[in-house]
Amino acid sequence: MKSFWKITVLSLIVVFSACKETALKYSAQPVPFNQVKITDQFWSSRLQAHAHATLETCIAQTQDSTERINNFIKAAGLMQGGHEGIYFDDSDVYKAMEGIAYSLINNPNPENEALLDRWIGYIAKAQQGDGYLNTFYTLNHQEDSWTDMEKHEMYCGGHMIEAAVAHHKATGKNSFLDVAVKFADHLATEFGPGKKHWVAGHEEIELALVKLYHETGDKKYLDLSYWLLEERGHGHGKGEIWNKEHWGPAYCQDDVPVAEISDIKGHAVRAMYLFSGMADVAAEKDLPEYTAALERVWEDVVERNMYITGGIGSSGDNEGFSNDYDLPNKEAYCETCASIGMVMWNNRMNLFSKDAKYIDVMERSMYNGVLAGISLEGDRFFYVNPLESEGHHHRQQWFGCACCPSNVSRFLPSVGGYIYAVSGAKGVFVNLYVGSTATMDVKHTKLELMQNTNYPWNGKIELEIQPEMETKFPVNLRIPGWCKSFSLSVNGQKQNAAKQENGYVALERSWKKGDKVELNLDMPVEVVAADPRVTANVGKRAIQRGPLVYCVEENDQANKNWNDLQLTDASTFQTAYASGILDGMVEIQGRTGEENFTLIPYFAWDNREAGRMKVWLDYNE
Ligand code: FUB
Ligand code: ZN
Repeated sequence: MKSFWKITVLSLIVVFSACKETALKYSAQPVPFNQVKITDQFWSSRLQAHAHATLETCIAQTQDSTERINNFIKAAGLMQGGHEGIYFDDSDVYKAMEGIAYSLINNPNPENEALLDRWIGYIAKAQQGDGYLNTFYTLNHQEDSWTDMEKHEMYCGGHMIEAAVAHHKATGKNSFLDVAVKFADHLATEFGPGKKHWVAGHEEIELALVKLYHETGDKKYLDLSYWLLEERGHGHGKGEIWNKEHWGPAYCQDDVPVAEISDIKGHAVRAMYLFSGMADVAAEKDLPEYTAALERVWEDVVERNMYITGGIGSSGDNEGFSNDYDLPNKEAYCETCASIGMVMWNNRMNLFSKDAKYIDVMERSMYNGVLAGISLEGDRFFYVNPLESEGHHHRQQWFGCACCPSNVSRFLPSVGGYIYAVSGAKGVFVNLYVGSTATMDVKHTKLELMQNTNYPWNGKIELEIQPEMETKFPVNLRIPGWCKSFSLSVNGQKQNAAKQENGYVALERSWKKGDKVELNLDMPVEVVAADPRVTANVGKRAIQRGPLVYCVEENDQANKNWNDLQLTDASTFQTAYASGILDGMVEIQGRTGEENFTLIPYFAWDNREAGRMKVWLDYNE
């Protein structure tokens, strides 16, 4: 793969129900987050902030400060009045519910569980007799439903299905899943071969239907998902998107049949959800033409259209992609939801291929693009994530269009599910370095894996392997693309294991209780240059250490002229763990000539006094 950057290489399933669940058919199976307990400082504090502040914010905003829950109460006939807000506001309620449900698994909270029961009651009552569910149409003109493919009916329905599956997994209750099944059955009655054509204007339903298939075992949902994917690119699209000349079908990836996709176009979140759905269906139905399309478009996204933060979608105009290498910094759109989409899609690409290059990208988006989207306290959010600011861009409590806060809220409690995967003869894959305890089955043996690390602040990782009985299998350790040298030992014995082409080191041996692996990833400060075709970054460099992209914030440059700050070949860098700063982090102290400057991780910017920020710094050879 060609490297976009010159210097660094850029590159749920819980068993809990009486339903006939089916396993994922990817060549590697993720270890679900409910089998992974996160124990490290970095992610534990994010999860604490989520369980307290983020959920509280989402609940207050959907129920008390806006009309989102009231829309359901009105559609249920329990309150008078019309629909208020945006036509896809239902989706924020569902995403908030998904986040609450995930959080119940690791942080049981009877109050939140009761709140879900109450909301599910409204939702079930708001559902029409035929399974239709969407408060915008029910409270406006029900007869206009399923006429404008942009109007997000399937998008909202998809988020409802995801929330219902999460609720079922977390509580074992069927109340919400029944609503989801009734809705999906309604879809299957209305749409499909020989029925109404439909191109979902905002993708999401595709991956949700695959989740529902796995939760219920009913293949009809998988087939409907495939049919919906195949509807695209054949001129069936009708509605606002297709009427707007400057959008057109490419805006929602309806310009070519999905198997023919090669160039990334249009709305970024829609594209990511589409590709995730395609990957899920391709894994189930063995569709090499889908896999090939996904690999082609992945290269286009990652090599020509992705920011160093793993953010995508540079243009606010279409909330999406513009031209190759058009990656402005101040004007970068980089919606938080699009970075979450990158995590979802890249995770799936890795499960297909067991190639660590996808985890490199996933990690980049996760630690930079996604985490920047939420304040350290967990109660303020970025929708747009620029790489440079004049000091006027700040996180907010909520947004009129609130897709990002509720999306981060459902994403964070699922992070444990991205750390490990298992693949038959290929054994265990350690994809992310996150201090955790995980249980999984490998070669018919129960395995407990303990990971101890202070990543991303340093690259020392200790693993303790606890198989129920001595068993031979490979443990594949990902060597991140950013890491140029590492050392490895097993039970204190140095190993000369080499990184394989797929980005892992495979340690194959007969593992017994208490075996210990130690991996040390060298994590120096790196000065990164962009591809020269990115005109925004000509004459600039960025600083990265391990998976984290750094930035300078005006707050740290007191008494200095912001515009004088520059890097040269002679710039030096020192790192120090600063426990009192922000949430505790490794700061970088830079020095160019007599000038000192401080860099902090990009994800942590705008958590202090408002000020200017930049990732790409002037560079003088
Ligand atoms: O349209 C639903 C969501 O709102 C999209 O994913 C975001 O880009 C925002 O427009
Ligand atoms: Zn969003």
